[in-house]
Amino acid sequence: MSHADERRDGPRYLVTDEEQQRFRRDGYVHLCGVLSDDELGEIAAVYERFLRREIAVPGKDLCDMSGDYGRGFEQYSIVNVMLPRRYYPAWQGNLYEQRAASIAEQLHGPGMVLDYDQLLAKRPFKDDAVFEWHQDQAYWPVFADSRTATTWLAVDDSTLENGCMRFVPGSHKVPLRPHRPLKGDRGESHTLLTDVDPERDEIRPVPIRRGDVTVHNERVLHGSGGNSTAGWRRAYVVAFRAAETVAEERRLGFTHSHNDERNVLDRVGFADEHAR
Ligand SMILES: O=C(O)CCC(=O)C(=O)O
Repeated sequence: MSHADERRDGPRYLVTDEEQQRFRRDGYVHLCGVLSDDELGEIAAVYERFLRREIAVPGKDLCDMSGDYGRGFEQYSIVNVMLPRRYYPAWQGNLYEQRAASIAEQLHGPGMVLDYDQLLAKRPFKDDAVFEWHQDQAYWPVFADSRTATTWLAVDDSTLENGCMRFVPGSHKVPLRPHRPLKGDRGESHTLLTDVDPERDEIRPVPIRRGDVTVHNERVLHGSGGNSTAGWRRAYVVAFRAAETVAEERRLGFTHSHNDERNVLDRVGFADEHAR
């Protein structure tokens, strides 16, 4: 039995003390073998149905995170499906969600609940499938308890060439950086970005195998590069936050859907709220 097999235990995945420390120190951690190849197969089959557009995703919840809302689907460089579990309810409670929930609990303690899920698939040969540098908190309203564990599952091997995640370790410990919209207006594109300076910031790419996960918090700087390979780079994200924080978001009408009134009204994101 391999090391990863021993750490998967039905709906749970064991996070070691050392990995918990790394998450606190760096703002992210890489966990090996959260899903086996067989377990991933079932998830990948549904994922493909989203990419073939057999599962309907309304409005702006299907968009390109590297472009504007005006692009046609076939031209998307990063296909973004927001809230797949809303549009495919059979996914609710799937094995990945269960293991991710157990990871969030080990990293942050009890009382973490699923806030949102998301698919991020980079098309082959798309050098512009760049996910701009950002801190997730800049996208979200601010509440007293900001604890977050965003689990990012590699559905394909995620490599330097196809646009693996990259982080600035420790960047969650200093004030949030100012963010600006990629396009002039959040009505044109959802994407926000901030500046990273390779002279000052340590940029750490994190290539991971299919079935591995990275987990990041709400403040660590991260992004990813383009996809120069012949294959897709598919990722499946499930994010957990404190129950009261998620309840506060919902009271504001904020569900992470790009179709939310609140998302449309906040033309420059929530970055201005952080500056106050
Ligand atoms: O998939 C990517 O390249 C970026 C994902 C990301 O920024 C996130 O999940 O917060």
